[in-house]
Amino acid sequence: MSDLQVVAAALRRARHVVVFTGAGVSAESGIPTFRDALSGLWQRFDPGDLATAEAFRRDPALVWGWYEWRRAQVLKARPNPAHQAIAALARQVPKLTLVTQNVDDLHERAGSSEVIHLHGSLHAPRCFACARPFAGLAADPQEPAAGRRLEPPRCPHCGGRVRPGVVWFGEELPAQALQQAFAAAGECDLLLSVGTSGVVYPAARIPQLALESGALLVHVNPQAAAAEGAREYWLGGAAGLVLPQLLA
Ligand code: BV8
Ligand code: ZN
Repeated sequence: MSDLQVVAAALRRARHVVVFTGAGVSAESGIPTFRDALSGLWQRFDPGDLATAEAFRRDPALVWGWYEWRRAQVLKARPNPAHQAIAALARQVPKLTLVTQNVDDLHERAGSSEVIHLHGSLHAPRCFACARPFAGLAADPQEPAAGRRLEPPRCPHCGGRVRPGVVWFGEELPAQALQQAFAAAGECDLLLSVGTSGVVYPAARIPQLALESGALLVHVNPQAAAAEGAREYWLGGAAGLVLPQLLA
């Protein structure tokens, strides 16, 4: 049997599946990843200038413009066969927990519900000063150029600047989301890790936790993953090609 067949059979037997996704799951929708050698965002931009609270304090318009550029890309994008296969899998297994590091809403638009967003969302900005949610985002942002500054809106309650609703480096992840993800990883029988480089902590602990708790760990990624253990598999290829084959 091929590894694909072994994993497909294990999926059919599984009672609780965790799907853990990263930027690679949205790559085929045209959303750039962070660390890919040619097209990754961190090849062109420095996370220290854009994805920290200090960066926002220093130059709020630079940071806000960059996130509005990314939000405009997501609004134009559509879910791809990988997002759709994950939503379909949830209808086939007794229990599925979907945990994502992505800040887009493509899983939801493919029909997945109760998505656990570990790193927040581009679509849920809040006040940098008082933390109240901000409801006034333009539904149709004119797509600013990648490096264009854009003044963030002001909070209607306190006048503070509105910030993107994502988790920046050095910030704590939403406690409930992280706790739910760890709990699911600790009790699942199979974890599919899709399109993530697995280098950002604490999220990167999730697949390891599943493996340590006795689950099968399956990486879906065109880049080879270190899959050495007897319960660890690597299915090489684009998520939009591999995941539909797992369900067939
Ligand atoms: C915290 C939101 C503490 C914003 C993001 C030194 C050592 C260890 C840890 C640290 C350290 N220094 C600092 C840290 C901690 C730090 C960290 O882990 N840094 C790493 C990078 C060294 N972590 C933090 O700061 C976290 N917070 O620790 O808080 C704390 C405690 C108490 C009180 C206060 C604080 C917060 C981390 C959150 C950062 N936010 N995003 C935004 O989007 O702008 S991170 C960023 O990376 C992304 O958003 C994404 O969510 C995350 C993970 O990346 P991936 O999704 O994996 O994407 P990547 O590009 O890397 O990989 C894509 C993969 O897809 C590749 O493998 C590729 O081959 C594959 N692929 C490509 N195409 C396809 C595909 N796969 C399938 N199909 C395809 N078609
Ligand atoms: Zn406010």
